[in-house]
Amino acid sequence: MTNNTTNSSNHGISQAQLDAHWMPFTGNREFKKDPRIIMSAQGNYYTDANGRQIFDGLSGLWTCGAGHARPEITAAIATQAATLDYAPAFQFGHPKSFELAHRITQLMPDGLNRVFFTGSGSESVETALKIARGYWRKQGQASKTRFIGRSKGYHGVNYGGISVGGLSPNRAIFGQGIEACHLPHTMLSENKFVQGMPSKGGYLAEELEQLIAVYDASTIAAVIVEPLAGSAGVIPPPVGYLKRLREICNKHNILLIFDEVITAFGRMGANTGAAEFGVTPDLMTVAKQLTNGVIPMGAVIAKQAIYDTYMETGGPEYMLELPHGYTYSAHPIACAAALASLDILAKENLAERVKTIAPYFQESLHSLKGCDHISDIRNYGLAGGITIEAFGTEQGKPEPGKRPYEIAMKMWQKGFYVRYGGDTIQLGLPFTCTLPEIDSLMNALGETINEVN
Ligand code: PXG
Ligand code: PLP
Repeated sequence: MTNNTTNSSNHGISQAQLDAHWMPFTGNREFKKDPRIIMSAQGNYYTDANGRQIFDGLSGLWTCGAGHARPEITAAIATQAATLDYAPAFQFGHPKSFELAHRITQLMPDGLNRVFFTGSGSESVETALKIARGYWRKQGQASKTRFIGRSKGYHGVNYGGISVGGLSPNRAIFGQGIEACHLPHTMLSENKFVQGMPSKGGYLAEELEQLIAVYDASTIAAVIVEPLAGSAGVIPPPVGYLKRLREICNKHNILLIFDEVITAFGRMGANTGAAEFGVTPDLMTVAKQLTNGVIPMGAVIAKQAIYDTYMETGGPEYMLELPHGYTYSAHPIACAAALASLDILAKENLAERVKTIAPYFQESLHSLKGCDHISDIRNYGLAGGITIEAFGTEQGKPEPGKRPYEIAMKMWQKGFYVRYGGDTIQLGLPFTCTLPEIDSLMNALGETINEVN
């Protein structure tokens, strides 16, 4: 694909400009030879530099479920920028952040009712980990500092997040992180091609007891998992698994954190993964869909008891209780975008819509079984993952990332944006997508997978 120049003709970006930008999670050398430049977006489609329409099969990066360029959000941002563009985040407030915090609590499972704002999913994760450690110290249990994550987990890219995360490429070159150990992931071979939640694998939660037996609960602050693992290639939780994690955390006085950066605000067919899977964590991290991706924003939602602990141990009232926050925490424009975005979610019943079309998506996705190279397919709500067998295994030189990459590039040429990561192709369809759009995406995907040898 690297010699193909169909992408590049009309973007107007000079080589010097291309060189200047060190792009995130991108093969910079390959990209800059033949850049895939997106010029605009409307509804469920991007327009590239050649004016081609491209279906957005990952809702941006799991961000834009309500579709692109929603006028309600655009208007809210413009009005807010003209009214109050920025307000100091520390020791002063503005009305929208309180309105938004309250609105978010209404979308949470009972008990999660204190909202701390951040600028991204990664910042939300760092914040949640710090709140958890600080909570135990304030409870007089300062030895509870260790975290338990999960193999294949993705919790953003900051040091706490990569420490609890379980994707080795994201950790390998960065050296010492924070104290963390890992549960096994739940992608079992006996669950291959299972639709929705697998019935086998709930027992893997018992591994938490094993880790507690090794490290002792007195050293463990929290367990952090994605209710459905997204970046690893969409791994829905086995039946009973999350509930069992909750029980074990309760039994040993360990906090449970759900990282819902992908799963909150509709993608699972409910307001949160917690609601959909029927398990309430002590802390939840969110981002992405909160503003429909339009402006960076994240949040941590805490149980009131955690907030109260900080308040009760905060010292004199003029003192701050939690020495933590970001310049852009509760940014007024982000708050305005989030309020408009959550309005759309509610008015258009988008979580309900996801639930309604998820069975069609599931059937359509699983109809790809039987295409060349596919070794597994997983799904829940409007999230889907396909595992592709490694290229070159026969020659003894497996290149697990190569086929997914080639598939994604060919799909782009055909007018479909899908995500590739590791040995998987990931789909996160817009909540607003139509059934014919699902059909044409799957037809193109099946054809493309068969083409890549
Ligand atoms: N936690 C989870 C569960 C995530 O999915 C983050 C934290 C970090 O969020 P920020 O906003 O710092 O990127 C994420 C982000 C993909 C993909 O294609 C997934 C993410 C980001 C980019 C791509 O799967 N997840
Ligand atoms: N580095 C320096 C030198 C700073 O002054 C600040 C914030 O004031 C930061 C980093 C943190 O930036 P942010 O609050 O946007 O995370």
